[in-house]
Amino acid sequence: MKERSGIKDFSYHLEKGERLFVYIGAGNYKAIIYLNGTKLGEHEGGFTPFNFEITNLVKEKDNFLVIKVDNKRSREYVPTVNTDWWNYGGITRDVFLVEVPQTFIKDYFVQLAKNSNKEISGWIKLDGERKNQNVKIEIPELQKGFSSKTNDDGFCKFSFTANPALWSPDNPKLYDVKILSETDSVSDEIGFRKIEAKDGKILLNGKPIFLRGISSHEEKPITGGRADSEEDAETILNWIKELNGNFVRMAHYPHSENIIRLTDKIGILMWSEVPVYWTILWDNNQTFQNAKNQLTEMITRDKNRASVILWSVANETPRSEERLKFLCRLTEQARKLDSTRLLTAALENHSINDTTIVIDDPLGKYLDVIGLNEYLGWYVGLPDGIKRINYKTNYNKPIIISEFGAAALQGMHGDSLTRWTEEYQAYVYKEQVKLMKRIPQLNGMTPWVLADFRSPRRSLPGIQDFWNRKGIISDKGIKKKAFYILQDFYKDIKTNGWNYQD
Ligand code: GCB
Repeated sequence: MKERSGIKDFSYHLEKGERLFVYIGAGNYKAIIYLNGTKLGEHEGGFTPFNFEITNLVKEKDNFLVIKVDNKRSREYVPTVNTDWWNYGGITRDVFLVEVPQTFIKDYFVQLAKNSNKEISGWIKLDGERKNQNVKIEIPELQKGFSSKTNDDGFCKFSFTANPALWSPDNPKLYDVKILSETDSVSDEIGFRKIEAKDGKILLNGKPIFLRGISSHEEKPITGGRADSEEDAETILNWIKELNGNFVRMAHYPHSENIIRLTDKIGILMWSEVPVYWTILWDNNQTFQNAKNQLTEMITRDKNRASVILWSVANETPRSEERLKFLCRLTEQARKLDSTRLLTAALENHSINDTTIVIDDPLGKYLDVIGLNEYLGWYVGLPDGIKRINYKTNYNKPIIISEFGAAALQGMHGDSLTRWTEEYQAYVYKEQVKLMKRIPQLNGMTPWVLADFRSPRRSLPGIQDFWNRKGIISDKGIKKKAFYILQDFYKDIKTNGWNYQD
């Protein structure tokens, strides 16, 4: 069963000894689920999956499933009341019934061990009555595998040497991986790659890589609504390929699994983030537990995707002691769940005078890669002023400019100092790409943003009409002038590499 509506009658024949779960891809924001009048549970957070067991409640006929999703905003939620995006409510991703054996393979982690390009390691977790089982992992194409036994908690770790062809945007090789227990088996397609941050550089499979990226919201191109289907994923990722990109920042919340799986398949690296956005209640423990849970669910879902190289814990969060404590605790949780990926956050710009920006946010200490949002030439000064800007940092860590941009209404033309025109936006891009070369330890960029997106904050009549117009592609799918500037810049880097000077 694959459903979207909140109320569903269904019949189901459950084989004796099997178990049944209802799996909800995402419900924004607070969901309460009932089957046949019995409450199964609740879930908070709009962008990650959750499930409930219904083995003992399901009947052959006339089952009545109710998924109530409340999208009211509240100050203590994550995100909080204020977002610069249309926060579509309700059931926004597919709902499935999932049938599994009594004892089943609940989860697995299969990736290259940290800093290795040969050692495949991870763990398998069983759920059910028969916790102690013989388990196996097999990668037939590599003729490699590993056998072990799960412990009393149904858990076992594994590690074995193989020689996989390494996954990269140029060679997005995925292997069929089988995980077998005595009572269950699952298969997945998994890529193997090494990602490191060393001496101010991001290394993919041991070599420096410049991340030619763009930020993207999960909004359906052209028609609007949540972009959750395979076709939507194709449209978005094809635009990025056309841009000569190799990287996407999925802002500002975990995007649908369809797009993550496609980035794996076609070779686009990605940054995934939790909606710890602007200001949330840093000193509220419930808010923290909620953010931690959303981070855990994001990592749980996507930890086997080679394309995911960065987990981001926050976007543009003003500095304070409480915020630092909150975000440090989130980084600890991310590292506990996944030691193989790099951690980042999109930080705020900090100018010390008209021409110097310093990267000195204390959160930087806890991150592997520093993301930085800056709006020089749009919120700060005119495009011309970008020429005079220089960056400084004491962190010897890779930097990604996670946002810059300017708004333009597609089809509106004028001189390059008339705001909202394509020419103004293009001017900002021209100056910004020159600035990129002056940023120390710059390893990539994800300008804001791939396509215009709906926002309740953007009301300027005739121009915004509740759209954030910083897309380099319009809401109708038409490319603006800035698209071609970025496309040329990325083509140059793709051909000549990043370490060149003007
Ligand atoms: C930002 C935010 C992003 C906004 C953007 C804007 O800094 O991170 O969510 O949409 O600026 O357009 O102002």
